[in-house]
Amino acid sequence: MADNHKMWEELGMNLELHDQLCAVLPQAVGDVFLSQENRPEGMDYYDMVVADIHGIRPSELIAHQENGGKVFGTFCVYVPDEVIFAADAIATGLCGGSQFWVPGGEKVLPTNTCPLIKASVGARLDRTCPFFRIADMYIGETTCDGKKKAWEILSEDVPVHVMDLPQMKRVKDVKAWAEEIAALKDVVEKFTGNQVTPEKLAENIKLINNKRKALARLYECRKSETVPISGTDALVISQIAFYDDPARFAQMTNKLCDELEKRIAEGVSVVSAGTKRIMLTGTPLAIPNWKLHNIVETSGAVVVCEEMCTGTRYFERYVDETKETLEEQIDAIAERYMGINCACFTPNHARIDDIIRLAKEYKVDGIIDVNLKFCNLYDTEGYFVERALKEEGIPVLGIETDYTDSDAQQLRTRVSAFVEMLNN
Ligand code: BJ8
Repeated sequence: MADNHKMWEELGMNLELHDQLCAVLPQAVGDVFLSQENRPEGMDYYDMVVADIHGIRPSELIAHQENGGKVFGTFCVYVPDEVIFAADAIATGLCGGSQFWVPGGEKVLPTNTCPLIKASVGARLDRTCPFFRIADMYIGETTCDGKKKAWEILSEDVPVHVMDLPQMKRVKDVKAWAEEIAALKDVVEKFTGNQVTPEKLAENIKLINNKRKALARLYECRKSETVPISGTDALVISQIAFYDDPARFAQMTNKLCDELEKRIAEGVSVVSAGTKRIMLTGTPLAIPNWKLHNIVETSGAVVVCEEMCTGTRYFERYVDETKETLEEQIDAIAERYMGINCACFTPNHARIDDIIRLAKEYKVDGIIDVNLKFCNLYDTEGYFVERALKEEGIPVLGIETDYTDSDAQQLRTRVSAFVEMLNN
């Protein structure tokens, strides 16, 4: 692996603190990923990306900037990457998924803020993540209260544009979101100096759809009775999708899917027949949050689906590729994105319908409803989720957790008991 210290220094990072993070990563990757048996060969690519997570992609982003390009950091799956790429810029996901960054966030945020927000703010203010240093502008959104206030804090340190996401899904709300996307286009054009033409937008709608299609193909493989890939491996692929080069990501994921489809045809499974199939639903699992997947899959079950933003909410449904004018294209983008079902919307019945549909499609035996501590939205919506699942006769376990390891043992006990109950 290349020595990236010079690059990190030039990014103004806190090298001493960052070295502490780098020191623990190899062990975590080894424990969580490399210890798994019978992994697909195609995981080599993602292993390499994770092993040099703060080296490979950051240096590509810097090379893009040296060629005059801009980089935009995003925090939510409602922000349309298509528009950013259409201005010859790069969008990269910035959500923080490590406890390492949380204390930095707690210096400026109330402790009872969700760890995803605290980690994201901490990664920027403590200068311990190259992606947060590289992004020229952050694109925030008005999803939850914690994020809204976090943008104000971050905007004192870095340019931030906030998209006003409606919280209902009436016709006028979809229209309002289309207007916000058009406003984003203007901001991105001004910031990059590049025009978003209908041709450019059409090209990039396809680019991002192709990434979605590759992920959909991966998830299709996970529906099989033969389980060709662990949930932990599938999760890291979803997480990498947020910041990898979209075309290369689609290519590598399609290559992996060739192997997975072959495995299915030959009956090669990563688990023994009868292993209970679990779906996770709830708040996103930002990289490197692999805690729950690891616990589930070392407790005798396998994760086959995530109804999460690091899961089906990210890739299901495509933007209509047939539109020709900018206005029509933006409407089509708004239509697709407003089909995502985040708990920040009211009402959000479609998410409950999705969970039940996915439970059937992925033939799950049980569901774990995961809530990141202090996420009031998903916690409250858990009432409807768990009630609907009970009505459907699908076993459900509700869990609240954060990024620390302090509850790992307790979670393991609860998950093991849940799996045992499914086995009986
Ligand atoms: S579309 S889930 S990525 S907002 S930050 S809401 S966990 S308290 S991340 Fe999200 Fe977009 Fe919705 Fe998905 Fe709760 Fe934390 Fe808020 Fe969070």
